[in-house]
Amino acid sequence: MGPSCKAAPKPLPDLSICDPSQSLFCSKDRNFLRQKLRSSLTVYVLLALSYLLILILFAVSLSRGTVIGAFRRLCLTSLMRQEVGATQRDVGSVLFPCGPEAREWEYFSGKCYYFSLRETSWQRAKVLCEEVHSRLAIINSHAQQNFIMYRTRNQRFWIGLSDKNSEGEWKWIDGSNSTTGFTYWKEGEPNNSGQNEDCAHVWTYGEWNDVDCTYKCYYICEKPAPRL
Ligand SMILES: *[C@@H]1O[C@H](CO)[C@@H](O)[C@H](O)[C@H]1NC(C)=O
Ligand SMILES: *[C@@H]1O[C@H](CO)[C@@H](O)[C@H](O)[C@H]1NC(C)=O
Ligand SMILES: [Ca+2]
Ligand SMILES: [Ca+2]
Repeated sequence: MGPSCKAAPKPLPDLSICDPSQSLFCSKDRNFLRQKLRSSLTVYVLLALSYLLILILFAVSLSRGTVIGAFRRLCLTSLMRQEVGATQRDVGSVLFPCGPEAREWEYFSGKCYYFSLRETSWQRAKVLCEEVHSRLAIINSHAQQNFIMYRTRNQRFWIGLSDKNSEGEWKWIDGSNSTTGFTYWKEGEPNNSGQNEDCAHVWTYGEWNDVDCTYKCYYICEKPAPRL
């Protein structure tokens, strides 16, 4: 076979030449489009993968209970805080049985005492004590007498003792007979001076004296300490 038989190689279509009549898109455009499609596909795949990853992470965290655990921890913390608050309140009421917030009431031997800052008549003092759910103090022990004596510092304070009903028969405000129990009268008292001294107060060294009930004195209220 001679060289003449050799078929001339067909010229390869020049892809770089754009012929709008041949196709809708020229080959250059087609390449460009293919590249674009490929890049946007990559983006979609990456997006899908990241969604999947987020889902997996969320599922894992749920199964491990991190979210629930965090929520539970939050609840527990607030509960514990409440408990600590309660404990502090308990400690407060142990140290200050008459109320951590009530500085005017002082505790002594199972009772709360109020030492007034104002002077008034015995009858008015009695009412004022009753208004705060207490009564004028009844003294029936040396220990209680000492506590009151130190607290009153030689000032005149009304106590719940009088002989209003029957002259010379000293009765405590709860109706108990004073003659038979603890007494701490000042020497020479009660003297019913001017036949008009029917109410008792503590005075110098906490000793008792009878005086006119309309006299203006400070006063002592007492009430049982709240049960712990
Ligand atoms: C208190 O007791 C004394 C002695 O027992 C008695 O004489 C007096 O009458 C009593 N007073 C009252 C108010 O009950
Ligand atoms: C009687 O008591 C009053 C106080 O209430 C006192 O001032 C007076 O000196 C006393 N009188 C006598 C005679 O002790
Ligand atoms: Ca009297
Ligand atoms: Ca007197």
